[in-house]
Amino acid sequence: MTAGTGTDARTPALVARAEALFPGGVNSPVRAFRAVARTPLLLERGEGPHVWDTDGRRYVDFIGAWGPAILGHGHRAVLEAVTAAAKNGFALGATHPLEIELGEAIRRAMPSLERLRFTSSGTEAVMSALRLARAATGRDLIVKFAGGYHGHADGLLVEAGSGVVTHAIPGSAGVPEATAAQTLVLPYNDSSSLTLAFAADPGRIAAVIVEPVAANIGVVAPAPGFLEHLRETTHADGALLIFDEVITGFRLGPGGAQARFGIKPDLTTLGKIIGGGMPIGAYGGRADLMNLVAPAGPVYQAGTLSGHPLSMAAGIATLAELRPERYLALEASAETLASGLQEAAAAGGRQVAISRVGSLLTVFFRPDLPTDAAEALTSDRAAYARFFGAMLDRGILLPPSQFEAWFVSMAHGPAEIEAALEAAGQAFRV
Ligand code: HOZ
Repeated sequence: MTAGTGTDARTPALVARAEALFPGGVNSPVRAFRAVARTPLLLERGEGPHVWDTDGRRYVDFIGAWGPAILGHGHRAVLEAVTAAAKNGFALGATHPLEIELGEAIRRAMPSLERLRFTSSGTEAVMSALRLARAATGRDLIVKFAGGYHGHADGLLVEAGSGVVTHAIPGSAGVPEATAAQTLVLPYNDSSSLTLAFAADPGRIAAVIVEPVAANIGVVAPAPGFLEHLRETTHADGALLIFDEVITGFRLGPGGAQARFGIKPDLTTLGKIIGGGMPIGAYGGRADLMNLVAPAGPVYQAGTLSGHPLSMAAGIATLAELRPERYLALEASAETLASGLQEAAAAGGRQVAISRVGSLLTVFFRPDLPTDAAEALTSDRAAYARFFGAMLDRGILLPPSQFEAWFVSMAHGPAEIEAALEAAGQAFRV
């Protein structure tokens, strides 16, 4: 690790300039490090499992760009694909063959997306999927789960996870009451509340949207039968089931959570990994539904930069690397990390519960695994903040919030997992 400390440190002045420029000093709230009471890092380079800050310090990175960096940073095949695509210009304003190539690759891996549409972000994808669900069903109400984070579209900020829960923002100012009233919020993993909600409003709910593995209140696995219940109940009422796989898509395997749990949603939203680190989103699903999207149908949705060739190139190159055997190795690395963390915590006399689904992981500073947001919120955030700081000081970068997932990548080898465990052995004692 090289450290540019002392008078040549660039970070303090850059932080001051960012704070004078951007709200809270950042362009997305979770980057502000407020929940862990540390000065935010400015990162300027990433390679493989490492990132470097503006003072030249190197960290083993578990933020993973908040999900996209499943291959690690700056993967050679992705870099070459983007460089080659850039030589042909950037956005050209008409359909590019790379859009077809990436769309077909996604559909091969996730056959429930019979047709799809690219957007520029996951937020846009979700917003568009909800509009489509309302148009298709002629209904207005949407069901989401407390702590579920689906981007920052108005109606979905109600009791949301990620930065909303990290910064204890109760929904968001600026969302009209009438809009929030169209969203019913239920506890995650609570099948009986879903049954009651449909019984209370039969024929009025357009869709249930869910992160099939909740990953924005920390990682919370679906209880056995929960996703099945969502599928059966929505189907019986004529409502749609939307899986938000922006995080889980291509993370839990090529087929995402829907393949892992064997549930076929009506619509799916994607982002992050499918763009290989470039801006992207996508929504797709049943052909009869997607054919309602303009210009095939009356549901309007558009985007100047949708299907951007550099995002398409990065996505194609990324998906080509995601061979099934590599997921097995990834899962094994994540399991080594999770079980090692549990041992390190026990050795440090610290009671934590480690949640892992595939390569998504959270160390909850509470004695047992939470099943929903209310339980996750009882975690000891101050203890997480101390742990975060102690890990950072030892060269390990974790998400700066108790409620964000750690992302293990295919670039994390035994050396990086070992480094993280060695640091944790000390950090759990702080
Ligand atoms: N919300 C995403 C992670 N849960 C990260 C994107 C962001 O908010 O900056």
